[in-house]
Amino acid sequence: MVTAEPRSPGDAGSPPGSWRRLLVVSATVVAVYDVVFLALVGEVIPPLLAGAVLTAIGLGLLPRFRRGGVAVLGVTSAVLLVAVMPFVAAHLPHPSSPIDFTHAAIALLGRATAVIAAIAAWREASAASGRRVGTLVVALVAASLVVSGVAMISTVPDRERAGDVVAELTDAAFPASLTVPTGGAIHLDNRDRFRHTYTVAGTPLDVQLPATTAVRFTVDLPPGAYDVICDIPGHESMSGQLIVE
Ligand SMILES: [Cu+2]
Repeated sequence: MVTAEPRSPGDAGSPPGSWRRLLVVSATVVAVYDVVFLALVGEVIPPLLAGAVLTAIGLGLLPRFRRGGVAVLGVTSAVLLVAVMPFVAAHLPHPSSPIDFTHAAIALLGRATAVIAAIAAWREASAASGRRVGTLVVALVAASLVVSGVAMISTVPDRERAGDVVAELTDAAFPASLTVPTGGAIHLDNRDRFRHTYTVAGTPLDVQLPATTAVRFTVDLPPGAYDVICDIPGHESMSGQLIVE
């Protein structure tokens, strides 16, 4: 038997519909993971912090001011979805770095879900369609976790070989300067829980450095001094120098 939901905006206290439940769950999961992510990164990223605070305000409003809560959660999710897209989309092709990848997947899936759920809750759409979308989103999140787990397990660190220039990357800082002969190899161990790139500006040398993994690569560049950057959005402070002899 299908029970129709009260349609009056003033019917606070009635059981929440499936779209509102989906809105609450998706907005909460994203906000909590954002806060956990900030703790893991060890820095304050103002838009993520503001998103978590606004989500808490929206959740607080929802029981008494249903439409106000739905609006705050929906608008916050929409603005944050657009704001974080350039930063997190770059991690989606790299599931072997689990923190970056799962944060990106949950941030995008969760916020997109929250926006759709907020619109549907505002319009008081069919509860059955809310449950179907909820099931689909849970399946997609589960699939992304499985993909990341498999990619992480199957990522094997490269072995160091005799003659390699051996270096480490920790706390989002490259070795200040590395010197390598033309045609020589660098064995670079990324000790961070986050992915980086070793990108030599103005050259084709652009090496992916998955989280907590060592990568060995050959430097086929003409002799000279080169600037090194990490090309991940938000990692602009990372820089180093490569000298090829
Ligand atoms: Cu980086």
